[in-house]
Amino acid sequence: MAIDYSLYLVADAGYAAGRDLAGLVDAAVDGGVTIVQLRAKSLGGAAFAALASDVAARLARRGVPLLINDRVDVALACGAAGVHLGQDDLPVAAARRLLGPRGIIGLSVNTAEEARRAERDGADYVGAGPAFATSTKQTELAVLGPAGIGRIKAAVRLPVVAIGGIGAAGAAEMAAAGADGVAVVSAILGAPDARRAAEELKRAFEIQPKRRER
Ligand code: TZP
Ligand code: MG
Repeated sequence: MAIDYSLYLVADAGYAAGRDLAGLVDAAVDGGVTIVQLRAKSLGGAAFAALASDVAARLARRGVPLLINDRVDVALACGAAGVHLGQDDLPVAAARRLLGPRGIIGLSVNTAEEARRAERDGADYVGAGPAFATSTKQTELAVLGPAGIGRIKAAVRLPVVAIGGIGAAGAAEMAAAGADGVAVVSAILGAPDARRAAEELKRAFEIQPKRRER
């Protein structure tokens, strides 16, 4: 089944601390989020698995795929569709052995070379970033901008999801640069109304004709 990466919510438990993350995810899906990644850098296995099972059950009812950040074990335990891995996490090939051929595996990349390697290793999509400067995640990596996202898109056949500092205006720029989707934390989880924020991002991303279709 083809996955719709167009509006990708990174549901970060740390960012949403003290708020109802599963409720925010529901509201974001109401607004048009097409895929969700659950990220919980400071939760232990028990708390992460409990949260993931709750979110997985809600998303399954709505046909929206759930990916788990870093933890293949948590993904398997909660019946998620797959995982999102970083350059220093479990290698794609190892995750593939654990998840099987149908599991979705995404890999974070910052360069065209990393994207090509992800494709060779059997990843299903790449998360390319940071697209713009962001304070949500500490990183030393170079900001890619639309030109950098375009270079990564040109290097691979895999879907490219842009991440980092993306709001509605940036979503339109990323669509124009050829991205298959935009991934956000603060633009949805930091908004006063998660549903409306998702609607706005979706409109901005979809309004922009894709560069390759012009
Ligand atoms: N990976 C690269 S940038 C980033 C992650 C998880 C943070 C994105 O958060 P925001 O708030 O959408 O900039
Ligand atoms: Mg990671």
